[in-house]
Amino acid sequence: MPVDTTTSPDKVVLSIGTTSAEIYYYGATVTSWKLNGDERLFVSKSAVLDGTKAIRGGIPLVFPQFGKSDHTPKLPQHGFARTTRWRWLGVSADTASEISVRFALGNADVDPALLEAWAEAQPGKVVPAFQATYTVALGPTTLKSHLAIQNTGTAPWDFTALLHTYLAVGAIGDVSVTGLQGVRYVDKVADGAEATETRESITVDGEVDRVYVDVKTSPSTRLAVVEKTPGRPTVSVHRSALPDVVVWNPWTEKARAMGDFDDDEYRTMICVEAGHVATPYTLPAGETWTASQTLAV
Ligand code: TA6
Repeated sequence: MPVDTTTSPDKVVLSIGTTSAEIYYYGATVTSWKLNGDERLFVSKSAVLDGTKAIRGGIPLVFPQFGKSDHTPKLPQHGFARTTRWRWLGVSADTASEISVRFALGNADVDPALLEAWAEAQPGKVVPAFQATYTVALGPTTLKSHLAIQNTGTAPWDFTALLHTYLAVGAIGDVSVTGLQGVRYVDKVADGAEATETRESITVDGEVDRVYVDVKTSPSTRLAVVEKTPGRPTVSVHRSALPDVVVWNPWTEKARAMGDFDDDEYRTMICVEAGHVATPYTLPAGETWTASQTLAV
């Protein structure tokens, strides 16, 4: 199987035969995952790819903060990782069946004003010292995203992190998400009301924006996006150290409100986002937090 890695000024493309992945250095954002030529990730036709705003689609990296917080009013929603250019570290593994590449981000790569904004919520408002390494591994039927975040300072600091995965679907009406039955969730569409998921298969017929907290999985209850549309294989989401899962579809009104998202694109995407977001993670000085998701067909 021909295995290839191609770099250009904005992105790197990995390929194993007709399976490929594309990652922009901006945000280390995966923007394509094709399985035998079929695109499995959603990127809006109106996505901005020039580095002036977060890419609307693919797998944006959310760090050091999920969402917005009153404690860090100057930190943009979802933090700065997805809107900062990561350093290209090159190919870390290249076999006949898998290619993995790595990217890095540290304090020196980030706008100091954003680091200060993050520090607002830290003890003594000390700017956290960090070094992040992001590895993307493409296999014949898998795409793995692995984050390693080290506290390179002398004091602990808090963060939340998430892989904001946009999956392409044939038709949202034919889609269901499994693996969340019995899980407590925070419903952001219902002003943060909490409830417990009763459905084995979650379908979408309106705006959905839910944080499912501490999602346990087992062989019989895997987290997956299932489509009735013929020829659309199920995408399973395997997680390590990412206990929480956000399910999001903007539906009509929020779709119209986004300038980098076409009005009807809510019909062909769903976000299933693995993260550590329900509570902040406190990373002690010198320690490294590692987490990963593997999308598998
Ligand atoms: O992950 C879901 C969410 O937090 C939604 O509330 C919505 O805001 C979405 O992220 C997109 O956020 P963005 O900042 O990329 O427009």
